[in-house]
Amino acid sequence: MTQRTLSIVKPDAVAANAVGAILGLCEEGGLRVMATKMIHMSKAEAEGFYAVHSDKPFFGSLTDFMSEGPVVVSVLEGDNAVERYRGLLGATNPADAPEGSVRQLFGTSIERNAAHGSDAPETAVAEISYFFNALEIVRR
Ligand code: IDP
Ligand code: MG
Repeated sequence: MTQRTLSIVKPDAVAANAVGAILGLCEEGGLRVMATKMIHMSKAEAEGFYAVHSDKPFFGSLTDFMSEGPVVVSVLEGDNAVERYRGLLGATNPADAPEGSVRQLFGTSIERNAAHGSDAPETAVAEISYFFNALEIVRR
Protein backbone atom coordinates (compact mmCIF):
# COMPACT_ATOMS: atom_id res chain seq x y z
CA MET A 1 0.00 0.00 0.00
CA THR A 2 1.46 3.35 -1.04
CA GLN A 3 1.75 5.60 1.96
CA ARG A 4 3.45 8.79 3.06
CA THR A 5 5.55 9.58 6.09
CA LEU A 6 7.31 12.61 7.51
CA SER A 7 11.08 12.63 7.88
CA ILE A 8 13.16 15.15 9.78
CA VAL A 9 16.93 15.15 9.43
CA LYS A 10 17.66 16.57 12.86
CA PRO A 11 20.10 19.42 13.68
CA ASP A 12 22.92 17.02 14.66
CA ALA A 13 22.84 15.28 11.27
CA VAL A 14 22.49 18.55 9.31
CA ALA A 15 25.54 19.89 11.20
CA ALA A 16 27.40 16.66 10.37
CA ASN A 17 26.70 17.24 6.63
CA ALA A 18 24.70 14.00 6.46
CA VAL A 19 21.55 15.29 4.72
CA GLY A 20 22.36 13.73 1.37
CA ALA A 21 23.52 10.45 2.91
CA ILE A 22 20.30 10.08 4.89
CA LEU A 23 18.00 10.97 1.99
CA GLY A 24 20.12 8.59 -0.14
CA LEU A 25 19.42 5.75 2.30
CA CYS A 26 15.72 6.61 2.01
CA GLU A 27 15.86 6.39 -1.78
CA GLU A 28 17.88 3.17 -1.71
CA GLY A 29 15.37 1.83 0.79
CA GLY A 30 12.41 2.25 -1.55
CA LEU A 31 11.14 5.70 -0.57
CA ARG A 32 10.63 8.66 -2.88
CA VAL A 33 11.07 12.29 -1.83
CA MET A 34 7.80 14.13 -2.61
CA ALA A 35 8.70 17.40 -0.85
CA THR A 36 11.67 18.68 1.10
CA LYS A 37 12.90 21.89 2.68
CA MET A 38 15.35 23.20 5.23
CA ILE A 39 13.91 25.17 8.14
CA HIS A 40 15.19 26.40 11.49
CA MET A 41 12.46 25.83 14.08
CA SER A 42 11.93 28.19 16.96
CA LYS A 43 11.72 26.62 20.42
CA ALA A 44 7.92 27.11 20.28
CA GLU A 45 7.70 25.40 16.88
CA ALA A 46 9.71 22.44 18.19
CA GLU A 47 7.44 22.30 21.25
CA GLY A 48 4.41 22.24 18.96
CA PHE A 49 5.83 19.39 16.92
CA TYR A 50 6.70 17.31 19.99
CA ALA A 51 3.62 18.30 22.06
CA VAL A 52 2.84 14.59 22.59
CA HIS A 53 6.03 14.40 24.68
CA SER A 54 5.37 17.53 26.78
CA ASP A 55 5.11 15.48 30.00
CA LYS A 56 8.41 13.69 29.47
CA PRO A 57 11.48 14.64 31.51
CA PHE A 58 13.47 15.11 28.28
CA PHE A 59 10.96 17.54 26.66
CA GLY A 60 12.94 20.72 27.45
CA SER A 61 16.23 19.29 26.31
CA LEU A 62 14.68 17.69 23.20
CA THR A 63 13.06 20.94 22.06
CA ASP A 64 16.30 22.88 22.74
CA PHE A 65 18.08 20.35 20.52
CA MET A 66 15.48 20.47 17.75
CA SER A 67 15.67 24.27 17.63
CA GLU A 68 19.48 24.61 17.93
CA GLY A 69 20.02 24.65 14.16
CA PRO A 70 18.40 23.91 10.81
CA VAL A 71 16.63 20.66 10.01
CA VAL A 72 15.53 19.12 6.70
CA VAL A 73 11.89 18.08 6.70
CA SER A 74 10.70 15.78 3.91
CA VAL A 75 7.60 13.96 2.77
CA LEU A 76 8.58 10.42 1.79
CA GLU A 77 6.32 8.10 -0.17
CA GLY A 78 6.46 4.38 -0.83
CA ASP A 79 5.01 1.01 -0.08
CA ASN A 80 4.31 0.84 3.65
CA ALA A 81 6.32 4.07 4.05
CA VAL A 82 5.76 4.60 7.78
CA GLU A 83 7.09 1.20 8.82
CA ARG A 84 9.65 1.12 6.05
CA TYR A 85 11.23 4.38 7.19
CA ARG A 86 11.12 3.39 10.88
CA GLY A 87 13.02 0.27 9.82
CA LEU A 88 15.63 2.32 7.97
CA LEU A 89 16.02 4.57 11.04
CA GLY A 90 16.52 1.81 13.61
CA ALA A 91 15.75 2.06 17.33
CA THR A 92 15.38 5.41 19.10
CA ASN A 93 18.65 4.76 20.92
CA PRO A 94 21.48 4.53 18.34
CA ALA A 95 23.18 1.98 20.60
CA ASP A 96 20.27 -0.40 19.90
CA ALA A 97 19.95 0.40 16.18
CA PRO A 98 21.08 -2.22 13.65
CA GLU A 99 24.30 -1.94 11.66
CA GLY A 100 23.82 0.30 8.64
CA SER A 101 20.68 2.00 9.95
CA VAL A 102 20.40 5.80 9.91
CA ARG A 103 20.55 6.13 13.68
CA GLN A 104 23.44 3.68 14.04
CA LEU A 105 25.41 5.50 11.36
CA PHE A 106 24.66 9.10 12.32
CA GLY A 107 23.15 9.20 15.82
CA THR A 108 25.31 9.87 18.87
CA SER A 109 22.87 9.55 21.80
CA ILE A 110 19.26 8.61 22.54
CA GLU A 111 18.39 12.31 22.11
CA ARG A 112 20.77 13.24 19.28
CA ASN A 113 19.67 10.38 17.04
CA ALA A 114 19.96 12.01 13.60
CA ALA A 115 16.44 11.66 12.21
CA HIS A 116 12.73 11.45 12.94
CA GLY A 117 10.09 9.31 11.26
CA SER A 118 6.33 9.29 11.91
CA ASP A 119 5.16 6.35 14.03
CA ALA A 120 1.78 5.64 12.38
CA PRO A 121 -0.14 6.61 9.21
CA GLU A 122 -2.45 9.00 11.12
CA THR A 123 0.54 10.62 12.85
CA ALA A 124 2.18 11.00 9.44
CA VAL A 125 -0.82 12.94 8.08
CA ALA A 126 -0.78 15.31 11.07
CA GLU A 127 3.02 15.75 11.00
CA ILE A 128 3.11 16.39 7.23
CA SER A 129 0.48 19.10 7.58
CA TYR A 130 2.48 20.71 10.42
CA PHE A 131 5.26 21.51 7.93
CA PHE A 132 3.82 21.40 4.39
CA ASN A 133 0.78 22.80 2.63
CA ALA A 134 -0.79 21.06 -0.37
CA LEU A 135 1.03 23.25 -2.92
CA GLU A 136 4.43 22.22 -1.53
CA ILE A 137 3.93 18.48 -2.12
CA VAL A 138 4.20 17.20 -5.67
CA ARG A 139 1.29 15.28 -7.10
CA ARG A 140 1.94 11.86 -8.51
P1 IDP B 1 11.15 8.03 18.16
O1 IDP B 1 11.80 9.28 17.58
O2 IDP B 1 11.97 6.80 17.91
O3 IDP B 1 9.70 7.87 17.75
P2 IDP B 1 10.14 8.92 20.74
O4 IDP B 1 9.99 8.04 21.94
O5 IDP B 1 8.91 9.35 20.02
O6 IDP B 1 11.17 8.20 19.76
O7 IDP B 1 10.94 10.20 21.23
C1 IDP B 1 11.04 11.35 20.41
C2 IDP B 1 12.47 11.83 20.44
O8 IDP B 1 12.80 12.25 21.77
C3 IDP B 1 13.54 10.78 20.11
O9 IDP B 1 13.75 10.59 18.73
C4 IDP B 1 14.76 11.35 20.79
O10 IDP B 1 15.34 12.41 20.03
C5 IDP B 1 14.16 11.94 22.06
N1 IDP B 1 14.16 10.99 23.19
C6 IDP B 1 13.42 9.86 23.34
N2 IDP B 1 13.67 9.23 24.49
C7 IDP B 1 14.60 10.01 25.12
C8 IDP B 1 15.29 9.90 26.37
O11 IDP B 1 15.07 8.97 27.16
N3 IDP B 1 16.18 10.88 26.67
C9 IDP B 1 16.44 11.93 25.84
N4 IDP B 1 15.81 12.07 24.65
C10 IDP B 1 14.92 11.12 24.28
MG1 MG C 1 8.07 9.05 18.16
